[in-house]
Amino acid sequence: MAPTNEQIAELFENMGSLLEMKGDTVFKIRAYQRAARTIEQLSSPLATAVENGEDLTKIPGVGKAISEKIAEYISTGQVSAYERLVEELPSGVLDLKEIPGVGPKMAMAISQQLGISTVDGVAEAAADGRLATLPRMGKRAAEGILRHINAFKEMGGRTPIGEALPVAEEVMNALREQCPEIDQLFPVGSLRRWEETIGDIDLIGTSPNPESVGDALVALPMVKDVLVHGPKKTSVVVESGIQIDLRIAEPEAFGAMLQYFTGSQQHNIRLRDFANRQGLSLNEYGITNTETGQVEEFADEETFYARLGLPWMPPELRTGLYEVDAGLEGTLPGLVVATDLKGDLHLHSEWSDGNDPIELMVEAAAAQGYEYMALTDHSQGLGVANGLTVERLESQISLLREMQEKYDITILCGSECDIRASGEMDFPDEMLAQLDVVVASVHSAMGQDQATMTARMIKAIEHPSVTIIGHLTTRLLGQREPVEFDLEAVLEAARDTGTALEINASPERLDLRDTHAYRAREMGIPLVINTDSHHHTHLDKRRFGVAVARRAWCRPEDILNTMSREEFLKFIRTPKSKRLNVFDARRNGTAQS
Ligand code: DGT
Ligand code: CA
Ligand code: CA
Ligand code: ZN
Repeated sequence: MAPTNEQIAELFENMGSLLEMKGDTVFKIRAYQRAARTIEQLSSPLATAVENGEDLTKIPGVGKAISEKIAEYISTGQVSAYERLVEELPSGVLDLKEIPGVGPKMAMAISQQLGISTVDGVAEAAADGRLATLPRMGKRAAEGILRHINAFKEMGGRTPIGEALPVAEEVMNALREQCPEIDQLFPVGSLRRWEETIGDIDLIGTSPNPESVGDALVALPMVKDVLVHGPKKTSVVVESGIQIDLRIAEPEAFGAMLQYFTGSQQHNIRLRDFANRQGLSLNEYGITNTETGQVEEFADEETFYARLGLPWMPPELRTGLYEVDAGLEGTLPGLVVATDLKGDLHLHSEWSDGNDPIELMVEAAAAQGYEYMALTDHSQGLGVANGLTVERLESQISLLREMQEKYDITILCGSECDIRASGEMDFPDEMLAQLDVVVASVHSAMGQDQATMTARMIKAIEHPSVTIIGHLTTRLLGQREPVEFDLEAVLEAARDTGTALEINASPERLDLRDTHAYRAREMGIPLVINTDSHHHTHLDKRRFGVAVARRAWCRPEDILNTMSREEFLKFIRTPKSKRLNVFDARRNGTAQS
């Protein structure tokens, strides 16, 4: 079979890493990485394009050399230049590079100097001190790597929601195509609650022909294993290794089943206790009167909750902690939704490590219906991300001012400015003062001890030009542990200075995470949902950030970028020390209306 775009992208990604291990030029390495990212996002298969004799060099980032390699891969199943590189380098070195905190060069050093070729071998060497002896490694970095390996293991086979949701959507679309008579079809379980990782995907639906839906599921091309295939429940494993449980319900009882399998288990337990006190018992088929044994069915969730004397509760809140009490008191929040967002304040272009020209990013933001956006390419300190120097940033600003004339959406000039290890900003103050929006983020020296890291973050928060702190903890789900810092002290500093905190919607980050965002909201800190897009299609990932905000009980007025253009411009034009007043005025005003 011809290689998929995903496989081609992976080959080029690896090619970039192998060249980096060999110490090739940054230019060449970046060319492969950029091609990989573009190819990943293409909407039609390259194999078809090659078959039709299309000119691949028309694809941005694909030059003559890369287009020849794509053609070679598609016609022969391999790329000889890649095979040669793999042969030249020690075995296992590509696996080592997958360990977070281990770049291609470090993977080479581990392999050559310690003779290690497996991830477990690295964990061992980190634990017994050998890893720390490598040049440019040291004790703290080695400890960090051990923690990253543990972070991966702790995921224990769970899938990040960013991977699970597209799989669920693909399967649901395929099922609807195969069985047009399907009526309702929804994800339930952790996916419907938007947990950050998913154990398995649960789907439930209704259909006049229930058995045909299970039959269609086991026959889908992406299914590689069938675990259960019965009249009520079908379980399969798809290619990516995720399990999918599908249940088909009776339409009259759909509400009860939807509620039961949405969980969480803790929410259901809390609800069951509550029901028991009313002489009722709950299961997936309905609500039973414990005295008479009579079962009531519910076609939708609203009537189910209403029967218990409760309002309907958004799945994101169903943790079993506070939502049932809040429901009883009538204090469940009206949660923010994606269409409340009026702007995205963290977007990259090809000027730094983004994939697309500025115009494409602006148009993508306008297409989301936004009133404003901030372009925030990286600062110079981030060499690998092609960060902007003062000169390049200045020319970008003039370009943006010119471009503005062509667009209705307000283009704000910004930067994702590195917070240096010392807590200093990576641009001079005069430069930062010229920008509309400064997102300040940690990208280096992530192994600092708690006191140092806390002081570093607070120093950035206190900077008069820093608008937002980006991805506060720098964690990568299942790949990199969060940095160590004093959360409460940092949140207090943010509140005291009127500095906003980002909910980074990129599904590998989700940072702030839900519990941190919950605390930040309680403290009245302005929260911003940003996508940190490096490609124009990434703006759609806002839904993952909105889910974090909803799990944090955020209403629209808790989120800074639900402000209209006028309100937001007023916010950023107010000196930081008074900004919280602007935010609060709107927050309290909206709450009363
Ligand atoms: P996961 O799959 O680990 O990400 O988490 P869930 O919540 O999707 O859990 P899963 O797939 O085992 O079950 C889906 C839902 O079904 C769960 O959230 C609540 C409900 N459920 C399953 N088993 C039980 C049970 O033994 N007791 C109760 N009360 N609810 C259950
Ligand atoms: Ca599940
Ligand atoms: Ca399940
Ligand atoms: Zn960043």
